[in-house]
Amino acid sequence: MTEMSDGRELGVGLVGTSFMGRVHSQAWTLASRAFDLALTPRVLAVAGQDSERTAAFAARNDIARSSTDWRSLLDDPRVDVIDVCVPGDLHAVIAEEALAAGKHVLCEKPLSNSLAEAESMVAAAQSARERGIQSMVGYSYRFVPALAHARALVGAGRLGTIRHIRAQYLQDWIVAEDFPLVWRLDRERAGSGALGDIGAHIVDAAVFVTGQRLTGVSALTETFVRERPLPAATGALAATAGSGYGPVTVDDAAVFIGRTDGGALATFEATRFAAGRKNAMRLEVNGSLGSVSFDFESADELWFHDHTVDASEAGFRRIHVTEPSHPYAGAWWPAGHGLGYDHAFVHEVADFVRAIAEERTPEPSFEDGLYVQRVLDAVERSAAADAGWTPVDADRP
Ligand code: SOE
Repeated sequence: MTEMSDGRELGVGLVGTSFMGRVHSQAWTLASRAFDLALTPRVLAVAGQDSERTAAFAARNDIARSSTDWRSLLDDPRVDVIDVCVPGDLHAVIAEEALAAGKHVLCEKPLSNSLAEAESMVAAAQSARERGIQSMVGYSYRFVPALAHARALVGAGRLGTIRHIRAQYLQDWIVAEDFPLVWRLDRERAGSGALGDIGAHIVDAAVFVTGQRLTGVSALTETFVRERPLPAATGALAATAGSGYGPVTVDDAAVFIGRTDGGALATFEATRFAAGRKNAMRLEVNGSLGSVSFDFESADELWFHDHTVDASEAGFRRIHVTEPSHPYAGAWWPAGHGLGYDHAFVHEVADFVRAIAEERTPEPSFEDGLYVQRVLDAVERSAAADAGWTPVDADRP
């Protein structure tokens, strides 16, 4: 955070005006207020499905231009970055066309709806990189200070040899059987259900914190509610029912175990049916010298047990990850004042802007996104074989 802005603007074209479009729009605005960046990002244009709603979004977010045609953003020479905040069925086409047009791309997670698309997106990203064009996938939890601090503790050897990775992502927004059939419940649009929507986050967080990748998995998935009312209107994880019913074509929950390339055993659980759990994105890592434990529902806290301390005094202690010395935290408020869900996105786009300015590959890269897709693919193949052991095959197309 030492670079100072030389006043150069980085034009952003935002595609999507729903939950992620809103969070990203705010993140682009706040990034250069919180951090000293060599380039100042500014959202210049937004594309959405409905012209009135997109124009209203533009007005509320102080964005000069709105359109219902995302390709028009690619034609705009002032737009340097395309930010893809739409359902997964559009990720590959928008990202690849944008990279070909010479735009840097930030793409929401999961990278794609299929492994084949992810492979193709990585090929496009690699060829764009040779032309100085960068790309990043939006695994936002990497940018939560407590998780970044957990990674630093693991990296510093404080946990020793990693034995267990225990990850859960628990939500409850579709527990009600009459909750409508929103796009996240449609395989054509979302690729998969809880698995790709939130399971993808914990797969990424596990490799981010421990540096270890899954080599094989055994999985079960289930769709508890197989028909739902068609939606009339939708909001961020909310919707009202219209008339008629349609089939749910994705998993409602996914559980899987795995082995890592570092010799650890891992368990993962992703569900949107955990009544009472709103956004319980949890990760615990146990090593030979200690453990860390995190729950996004208390996002500023990282619990750390140092097993080298005498047993009479050892035990999990709470690190309040709000000190200026903690990752990203120093850009914000005095220690103890805390951050929210949206701040991680500010950190994410700030890191992306830095990578663009410094002409280096940002993390998480499209290759990092491809690794997650390989795991999701293996999980689905294993679940189809009712928990059959399935290698996470690096060579599969
Ligand atoms: C819905 O389950 C959702 O908005 C995810 O799509 C996001 O990636 C996650 O951060 C919060 O929950």
